Amino acid sequence: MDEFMKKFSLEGKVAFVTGASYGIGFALATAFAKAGATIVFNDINQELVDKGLRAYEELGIKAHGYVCDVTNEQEVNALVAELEKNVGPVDILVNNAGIIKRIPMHEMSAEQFRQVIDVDLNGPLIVSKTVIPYMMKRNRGKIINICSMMSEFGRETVSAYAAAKGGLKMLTRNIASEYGEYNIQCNGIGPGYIATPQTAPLREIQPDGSRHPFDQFIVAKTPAARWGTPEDLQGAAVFLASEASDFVNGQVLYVDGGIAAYIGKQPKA
Ligand code: NAP
Ligand code: GCO
Repeated sequence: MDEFMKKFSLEGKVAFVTGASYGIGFALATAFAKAGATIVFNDINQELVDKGLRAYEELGIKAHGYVCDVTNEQEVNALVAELEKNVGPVDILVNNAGIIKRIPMHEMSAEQFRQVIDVDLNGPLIVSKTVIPYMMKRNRGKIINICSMMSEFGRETVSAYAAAKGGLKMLTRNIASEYGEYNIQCNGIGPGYIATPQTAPLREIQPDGSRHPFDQFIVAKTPAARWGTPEDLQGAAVFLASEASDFVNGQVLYVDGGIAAYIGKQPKA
């Protein structure tokens, strides 16, 4: 590999991706492995972790999988200490684990709102604040927060998710501001609409065989005229995890097929 391309290599690095048994996290971890990193992931129960380990193994990736709830500070502290002692220094952290509850705000309970904020915003805080002291000692680290179009836009029924993802964008900027001097870069990836289990309800075929109205809407709203795939996010993630992005800090890279740039076109007459 020539000197220039080594900047994009993750050889010898340890990458910890939260909630990566499947979906976007799995795709990002797979890309990191292909770029040379050792993969660590967690999920919320052993069944999911085992499912993830099998899926990685089918791709020839020997991942390290752990049961850990990102909202549980004790579990996160114990996991990171275990990784640092027995797997290796956590060079790259991707805060990917997340949930969504699609409920009209006035019908959503405060507890339901809190549950989304807890996983999607407090979770990244907890994992980041646990990993950062180790990164500070080494004077290097990469943190990537998986933000969203809802870091910039609202829509009906996703108030808690938008509040969390908007907050995650600002948490990204604040970590970049507070820890940049330790050679820690913290950036976000803002995926567009990606075909994963999380968005499956928005793509369900209707009883009459037609496409879900939201599916039709979002494809029309996307200049690329399609849903994204988790693999569409892999290049951006490897870039932000590698030395090639050492002077990029506090940014959110939108990988959205152009949605954020597009006002939309007039309906066909
Ligand atoms: P997904 O298919 O629902 O996967 C999310 C993963 O996070 C699941 O494995 C889930 O486990 C895990 N998780 C949930 N709560 C957790 C907790 N407390 N601790 C540890 N793991 C937990 O979602 P996805 O579509 O891959 O999305 C991944 C990330 O990208 C999320 O942050 C999401 O908000 C964001 N995102 C998604 C899209 C999209 O269009 N799909 C676009 C923009 C951003 P369970 O199976 O037990 O829930
Ligand atoms: C929704 C979707 C979106 C995507 C993603 C878009 O209900 O609007 O779930 O929020 O998950 O966050 O970037």
